[in-house]
This record gives sequence, structure tokens and C-alpha cells, in this order.
Amino acid sequence: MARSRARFPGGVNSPVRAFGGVGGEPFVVARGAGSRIWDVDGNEYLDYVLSWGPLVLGHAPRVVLEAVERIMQQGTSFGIPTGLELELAEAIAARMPHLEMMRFVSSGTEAAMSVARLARAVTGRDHLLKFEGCYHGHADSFLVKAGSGVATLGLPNSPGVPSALAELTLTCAFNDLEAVERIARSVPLAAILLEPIVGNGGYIEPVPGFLEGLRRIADETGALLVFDEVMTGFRIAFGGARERFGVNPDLTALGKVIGGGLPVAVYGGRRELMERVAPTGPVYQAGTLSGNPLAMAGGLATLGALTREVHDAITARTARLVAGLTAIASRHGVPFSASHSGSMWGFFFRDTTVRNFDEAKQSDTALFKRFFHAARERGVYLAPSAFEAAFMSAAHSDADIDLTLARLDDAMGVAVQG
Ligand code: KE4
Repeated sequence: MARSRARFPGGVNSPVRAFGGVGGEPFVVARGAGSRIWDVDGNEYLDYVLSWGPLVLGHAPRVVLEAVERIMQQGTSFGIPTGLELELAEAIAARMPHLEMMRFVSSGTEAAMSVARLARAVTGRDHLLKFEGCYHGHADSFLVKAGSGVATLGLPNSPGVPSALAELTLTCAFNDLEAVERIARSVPLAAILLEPIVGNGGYIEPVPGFLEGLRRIADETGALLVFDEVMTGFRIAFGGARERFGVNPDLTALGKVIGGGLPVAVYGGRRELMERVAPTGPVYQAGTLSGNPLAMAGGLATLGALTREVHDAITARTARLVAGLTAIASRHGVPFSASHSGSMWGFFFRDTTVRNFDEAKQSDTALFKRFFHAARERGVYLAPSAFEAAFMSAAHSDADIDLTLARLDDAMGVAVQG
């Protein structure tokens, strides 16, 4: 890490890996297999971060390794159409038919950035509405924070983001339908963009009627409804948010799981919208490694193995872990709320269900930090931030869940001592 800090900002290639949210020295991973990872000092961890979501089958699943090994013998990249990208697109559309047409890119940031440009192009409007606590990658339009004033004009949340651009992104609290209504009726919006279940402010579910309300407001005001399912896709339900909540977005971004650990993301939706993307339309977006054969092979193998039965089995184990953890917190007398949807879960040290990011920030983050380190010392790797979601994989066995609960029970006892 000392040498890495001389090479990379913070010694990392993505900020959250530096453990800024929990303190202490980040570890360097050596390898992963199934539900476990090992660091370079030989310490073993049961992994509930799973590369921040992609590894729904666990680490180094045979089916993915074999698919990538086979495909790479024929070449690693062409910049020319291959049959694989069509196969993966059709596998995605079979489970998410609202992605009538789509375009592969290489990261969730690219997918969200492109979908915002498309929404602005097709509506002829400049303003976007996003929600505090939701993260859509690091494109300039999304690195904003709630500003002052009625319409909560966005202010840059990072140096380098021009105020003139940040102002075009409005923000309000997740689950606040009245605020959305007020904003959408005062400023013509190109899109209302959200994580249908928030995973980047901690795990926060929509209250009943919230998503349906957004759909109504979008229809009434001419804004597009955009679901950023980079994290929730193929995790919160077999068919993602549309299956879980029955609300149809106009455009969707996916990532993570659809690459099975290789760099893939995609944006797509209604055909008449996507046809506006170059080369059939004027909205420009491009990418050297878009549709990369190795990444397509990783995604195809992952989705192929993620049958409804496998998804349901992972969901059942996630439910058992969340219930077990809730019982442990109760035994230790700790304010605690946890929930899950499919194979995505999360918890807060707060006694009532968190409904928005302000409430998430009121949780006991000091206790979370102690719990994170006590868990890690006992071989359980949770996300190094109180404001992230956790995941489960097909490789986590019932015995792993039992072991995890025993270790976290002990960790909670230590963390509560302060
Ligand atoms: P990437 O550009 O990191 O592939 O995707 C950005 C993105 C977009 N939308 C959602 C809902 C996301 O969760 C993400 C990325 N998620 C974070 C985890 N909180 C990635 C981890 C990291 O930043 O290192």
C-alpha cells in the first residue's frame, strides 16, 4: 500500500477502497474463490461486498472462467460486431422486456451518462432530477448536491464540475413524492433518475406508491422515468425492479451482474427512444471496448447460471442472514434495522426503517465503524462504509451463513462495548 500510495491517489483505483469511510489500513486481496477472498497476508474473509455487486455467482465461478477461457482463444477484442453481444442483449431482454433496444458500454458511469444525454436529446430539456443518496457514477451531471432555493438547484459536489452544469441537476429526498411533484411542475425535466432501491446511501427501499407516483408525474409532465439498475438489476428480483415493483421505466441502465466481474454495462429502453442514438439517430455515444467479447462471455455465463431457482435460493439465504443479524442486534440491545430484496441487502444502526439519506446519516456510524472492523478481524468482509449495500452469491452456503452469524454475533458484542 505504501508503494501504491506513491502511484495512485490514496493508493487505490477507486476511492471507496481506501477505507476512508471506516478508517484503518485497507487490505490487499490475493485471490477469491466462491464465497471467500484471501488477502496477501493469508487472512480469509467471507465476502459480502462481492466486487460491489457483480459476483452474483461468487468468486471465480467455473462456468464463467471456462466461458472466458474459451472465447479468448478466438481473440480478445475486435471493434467489429460479434454474435456474442447479440446473445447477451437477447438474454437481458428475455428477462427485462422493457429494454426493447439497448447499447453496451464498459461501466455504469458510461451507461448513466449516456442515458442522461439521450433523455435530454429526446425531450429537448436540460434539467435532470436525482435523489440524495443515489449514485449514478462520476459523470459531471451527477456529482452535485442539493442547492439552496425552492427548486434545490444543484451545486457542484466536486471541484471541476462547472456550476453551469451542476445547476441543471436538481435533487430532492428519496421517497418525497410531494417534492418531486413541486419540482417537476416548476422546471421542465428531461428525466427523473433514481436507483429503484437505493444501494449507495445504504440500503433504502421506496415506500409503497413512490415509484408509481414517479411514473404518474413523469407521464403528466413529459419527463422520462429512468431506473439506474446498475446495482439492483438481476439482484432485487429475477427481472429487476420492473418485476419487483411493476413500474415500467422509459430507460434503464444496467451493469455489474451482466458482466459477471468483467467490464460491462448497458443502457436501453423504449425502441423509439433508443433509435435516436447514433448511428440511427443524432445522439452520439461510442466506445472502443463496448461489447467486448470476453466481457460478453462473462455476462452470458453469469446470466445463464442465474436461473430463477438459483436466484430464489440466494434470496432465501439472504433472508436468513438478515433475520439472523436482526435477532443478534436485538439480543445485544442495539438500535438496528435491516432489509433485503433478492440477493441485495443492507442494515443501519438505527431503530426505525431508513426512508431517505438524511435518516441514513442519523444512524450510528461510529458503531458501524467498530462493527466493520470487528467483523473483518473475525473473517467477515462487509462494505467499508455505512452508506453502501451488501450482497449475497450462489456460492454462499448455509454453513457460510451459520458461520457468518456466529462471527457477527461476537463482533457485535465487541462493537457495542465501544
Ligand atoms: P461504475 O462506473 O462504477 O461501473 O458504475 C457507477 C454506478 C452507477 N449506478 C449505480 C447504481 C452504482 O451503484 C454505480 C457504482 N457503484 C459503486 C458502489 N457503490 C461502485 C464502487 C466504486 O465506486 O468503487
